[in-house]
Amino acid sequence: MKNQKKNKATHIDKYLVDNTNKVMTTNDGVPVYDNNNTLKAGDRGPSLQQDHIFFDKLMHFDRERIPERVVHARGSGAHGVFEATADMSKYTTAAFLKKGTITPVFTRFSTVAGFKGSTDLARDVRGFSVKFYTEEGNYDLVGNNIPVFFIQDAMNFPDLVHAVKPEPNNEMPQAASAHDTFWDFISLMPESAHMVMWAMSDRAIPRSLRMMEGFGVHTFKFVNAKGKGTFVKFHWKPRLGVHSVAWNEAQKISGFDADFHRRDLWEAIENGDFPQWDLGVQLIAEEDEMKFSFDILDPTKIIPEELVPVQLIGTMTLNRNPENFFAETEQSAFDPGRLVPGIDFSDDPLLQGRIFSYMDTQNYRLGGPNFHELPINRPINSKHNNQKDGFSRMDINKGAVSYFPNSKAEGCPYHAMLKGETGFQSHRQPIEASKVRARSTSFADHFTQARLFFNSQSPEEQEHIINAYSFELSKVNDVDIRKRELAILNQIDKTLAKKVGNNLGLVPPKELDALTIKFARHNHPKYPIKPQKPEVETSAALSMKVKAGEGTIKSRKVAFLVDEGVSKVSVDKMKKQLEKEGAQIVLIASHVGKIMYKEGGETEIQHSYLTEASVCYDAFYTPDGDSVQKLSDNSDYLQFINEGYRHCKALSFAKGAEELAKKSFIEKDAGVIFESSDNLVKDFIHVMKGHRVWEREKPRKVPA
Ligand code: HDD
Repeated sequence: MKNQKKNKATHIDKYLVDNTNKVMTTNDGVPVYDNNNTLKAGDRGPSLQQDHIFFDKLMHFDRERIPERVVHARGSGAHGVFEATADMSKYTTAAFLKKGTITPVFTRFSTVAGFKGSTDLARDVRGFSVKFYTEEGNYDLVGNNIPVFFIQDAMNFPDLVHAVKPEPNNEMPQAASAHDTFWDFISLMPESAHMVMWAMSDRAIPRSLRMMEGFGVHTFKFVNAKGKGTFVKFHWKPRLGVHSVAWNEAQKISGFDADFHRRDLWEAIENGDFPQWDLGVQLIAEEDEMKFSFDILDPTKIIPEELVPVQLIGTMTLNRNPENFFAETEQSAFDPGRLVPGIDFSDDPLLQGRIFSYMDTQNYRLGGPNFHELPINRPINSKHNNQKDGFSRMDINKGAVSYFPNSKAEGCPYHAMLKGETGFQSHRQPIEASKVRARSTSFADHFTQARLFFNSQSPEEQEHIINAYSFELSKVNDVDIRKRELAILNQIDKTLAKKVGNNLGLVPPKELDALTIKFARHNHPKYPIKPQKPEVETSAALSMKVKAGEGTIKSRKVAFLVDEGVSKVSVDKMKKQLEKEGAQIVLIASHVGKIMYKEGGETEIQHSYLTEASVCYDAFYTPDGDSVQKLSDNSDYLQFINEGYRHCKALSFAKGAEELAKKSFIEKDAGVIFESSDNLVKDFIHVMKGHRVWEREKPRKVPA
């Protein structure tokens, strides 16, 4: 099934260039005789201006960089397929959503604030963009791993981004929201309260790009063959579950492997562990638009799954890494304004603003209006229109006619409607309104859903949120900003505000700050308003907590901590079972190269305690053997297991290795498996399936 879905040939393959057994040429195809020496007047003389070979090479090199994306600069992409699995014809005419249709996709995940070379593990929102190359043209679903947004109106977007990006005077900090300008803005924009709560949760530090949800965020519209609209929210549900790392771990991973997420995605696909997500929709009849306590056009609100369940309508499988990062991932151009027949915008004011921004930014970033001719952006169906010329035009359009209407080309390319064919038609939505710069009062409740999110978290998740706010606000130098944000937290949850306040040495103000109210009144003159009673107080889908035994260990990385003389029997017994469940085993020893087994024979070691860190692994096993003695004097080994313990990971010890646990800070608990007292393999797998033993965090005794 897995391999069956691997799309070996895609529409971009015809552009691949293979240099094997080829002579080097200039860009004009002239064979290069010597690529080492410039043309000189004598072997010690000056270079000559006629060295066209050198100029050809340097001219290209000097222009190799293009502007990075103003946001979402750091990203990783992969090709795949989307298979529609449900009959949606009642709601939409979109051809790629017809049951059984398989559509090629390119997906790009990203962080938002950091530059192109920044760390993957920043506390940040993750972008989740999918380009569907459908038979009816490209459809881009440009979402995030968080279902709401910081602001309600696109007019504020540049301000938000200026506030979170490094401060303009000293360009610090990189890929971090923990600084004055971000919290200054946020504390004056109470509409951000819900999204900030998500950003301070562990959702903002995913374990893997393969283990995060995706959301279209806005409400969109499906349109059926009769022209009837249905509101729709899109969800991506990962088959591997939704998991995070701990904040302390995230900070360390940034040092050990800044490419952690990129590497994880790449390796999983290379290993054939193709990540999969189910596409889900929440459908809301047009008649029900106003039936909730919140406005479905407000992008700072979710529709709790208890009110409108998520129906699964398809599956995306990522099964092929790009051949070339620049050509594919960097040049991919996403745009939420790229729709196909059967899908339309809603009036969400944030979405409406996005429709302009993406096209505009691609024009700039990719050097002109022909970026859709780049292989990664080309639709799989051919394009026909009268747009022509521009920088780097690749298509060679035939004929003298590039206008419509025409008689000389028999009216071609013709409008779909002229021949009774379907094309993109906007939903015929009646509108009667005056032109105003204003915001609906139905957008004015900023705290109810922030509270819903906080209340839906497990105690450990709540503690992480408290720590995250405390971390970020401690890095803010201006005490007035800290107080303003505390006042916002106090509107959401008193305990949350009090605990963050304690960490800042401040008592949370009871009322919102006067400045916050002043700015909020620009949008809602009577702010703060009395919110409507919410339909639900908690929502199970908002917590990431899984119980031991519930999840999967597929593609999880387990470190076997070994050394010279390790027992092969002890290694193999565990390895066999873990591999059967799909886990990846990595042997780590005090040196790379070969080590001897206790029973004789050798094994190859790729990673040593010098090159690896516990934070890059999900679980640890220490087998029996003569290695145990060696490890007992190895402080790097002890650091591995202490830190793994601190980060609430599963640790298992073969019988002869149990004494090593006693030399560390580890205390026996459900996540520490001893061969003498537990069912070694079974219990280890059971704990790993729960992702982490978060309960272990309290009280924290491990100083790793
Ligand atoms: Fe945006 C990139 C997601 C609001 C303007 N955005 C970008 C990307 C993602 C999102 C995933 C990266 C695309 C890629 O992988 O290349 N953006 C969102 C979501 C939003 C959102 C989920 C709110 C719900 N964005 C938003 C607004 C504006 C923009 C309101 C401007 C009015 N976004 C951009 C941009 C970017 C972009 C400046 C930068 C690079 C690019 O478009 O291609 O146009």
